[in-house]
Amino acid sequence: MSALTDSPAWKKLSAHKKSIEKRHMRELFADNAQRFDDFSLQAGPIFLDYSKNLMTDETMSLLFDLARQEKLETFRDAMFAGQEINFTEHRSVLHTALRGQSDTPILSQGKNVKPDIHAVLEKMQNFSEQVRQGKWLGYSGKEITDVVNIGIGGSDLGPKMVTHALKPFVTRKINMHFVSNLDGSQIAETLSKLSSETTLFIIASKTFSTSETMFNAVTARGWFVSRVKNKEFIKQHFVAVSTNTEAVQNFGIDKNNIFEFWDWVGGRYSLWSAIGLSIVIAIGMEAFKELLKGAASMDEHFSRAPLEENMPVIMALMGVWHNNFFAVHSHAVMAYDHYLGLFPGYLQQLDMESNGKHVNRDGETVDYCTGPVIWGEQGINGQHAFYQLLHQGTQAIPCDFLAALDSYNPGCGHHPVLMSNFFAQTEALMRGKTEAEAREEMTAQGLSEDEIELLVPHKVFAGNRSSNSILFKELDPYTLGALIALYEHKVFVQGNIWRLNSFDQWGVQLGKQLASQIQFDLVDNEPVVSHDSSTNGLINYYKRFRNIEGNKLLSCDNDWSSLQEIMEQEFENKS
Ligand code: G6Q
Repeated sequence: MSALTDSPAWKKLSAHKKSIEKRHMRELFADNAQRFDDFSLQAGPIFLDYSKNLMTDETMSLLFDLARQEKLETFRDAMFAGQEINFTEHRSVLHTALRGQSDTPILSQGKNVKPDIHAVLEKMQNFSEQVRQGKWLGYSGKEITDVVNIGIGGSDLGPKMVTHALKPFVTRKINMHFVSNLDGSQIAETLSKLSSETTLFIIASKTFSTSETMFNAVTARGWFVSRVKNKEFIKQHFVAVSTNTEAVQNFGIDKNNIFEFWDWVGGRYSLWSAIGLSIVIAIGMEAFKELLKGAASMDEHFSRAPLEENMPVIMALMGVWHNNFFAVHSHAVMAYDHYLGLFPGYLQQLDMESNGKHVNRDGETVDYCTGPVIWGEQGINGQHAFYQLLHQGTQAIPCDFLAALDSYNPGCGHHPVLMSNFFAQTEALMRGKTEAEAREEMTAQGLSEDEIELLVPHKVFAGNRSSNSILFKELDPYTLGALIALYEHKVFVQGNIWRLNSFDQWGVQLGKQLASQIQFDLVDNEPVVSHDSSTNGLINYYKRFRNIEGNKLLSCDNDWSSLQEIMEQEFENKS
């Protein structure tokens, strides 16, 4: 037993689970007419109803005891204060400082981070205004019409999700593109639509060494230089967002075109930093500041509200309850909002990269489940695809349902019908349908006794399936900022309960390491024998049947400058 599972708060919850698992939420609602009022709250623009979770007052009180036992408030305050809580990388975790509205100094390694934040924001504002107003001109004097953000992971998912979510606020004068995939098809498809005269590339990479991003950056540069035949013009068409200013300049980007950020901004928490440059170009600085303010309002709520009235804390504890005491290790996020289409994918990284870990802060292997599998979709599409499993499958997967009260495109009655589905699904998951109800329904439909006997087991819904409903007036920048920060803090709280460092990501290294070795195996067509038989077999199958011509660049071994020259030559030959 670990110290956590052996702790008083954990043991009390385990005992309590045995009594509550026999209850049905139908009864809990019947017993307490105030259940909705008791278990719902507003935090800034976000409303949360968590009453449709299998829990009682006692459950909540035991969960808050667990949070206190795990010194949640102390860890939270340490994060906001800039302490090096990401201790495996010796870094502060200060994405909250990027959106903080006060000028009170916040120190990371003894240095106040605020002046640098303001300076970069100002630089982003000046640059984005020039681009948006058509004053930043391409080499031939034309306005920028297309912006391509080249980045991956945290340098892609956040800006892409936000730009999509805030589409109604995005300038129609500039087309935004996001390229992350190392499959050359994505950049090829993107470039095929663009003109070198009017395209601006943002190379977004904290380290400026991520191979996916560098390959795509080099490809873009090769494409550009082969067309314009003058490397001087790179200045007007390439900017970079990075902490590694030296590597950016070696790549050939002008030092004035570098937007800096810092080690204390984690990749998956970086959309609030200069990594958000593509967002600022899309929606303008005023709207970006609203996004920051919305997030700051949730930071304020998280840092000040008592745990019992603290939305991220409550959502996190509900997740812990299902994951650790009901052994459901999956969590679904269903957006009833077209513009939140990329939100579940964004949350996958935020949550699974932060809390998908099997050792605690003391380096001990844990004996409890940590981060669940996060997945999701547009809810209305899911209803016609996988909701069968949510309603009648063998796992009771908890879900978050998200919707706006008002749509930017209400259509001809689309929105109320969409919302009727939103409300119906959580009701159906909670209530289910009893055998008696199913029989009664089929009798009323005039079905024969035999037909009823055949169908009744298939028509029963156990119900008692937990969900959170999250509502907001409309998906504007302020609201989106608050919503993202809500989930960031939820992830923080869960990581704290599970005694994890939620801010490193060593688990992504091994695959990267092996891939960089395997690159050498792929340079020629000699069979390899150095791996296990499966990996050898797959590599050798690839080498035997591939077209070697298309793979020759691998021999460059990440030497970006020679790769750039080869790329330029490649494009030259093709054109
Ligand atoms: C996020 C991770 C990871 C990172 C990418 C891109 O928290 O650190 O997703 O954002 O690997 O890294 P670069 O920005 O350094 O290219």
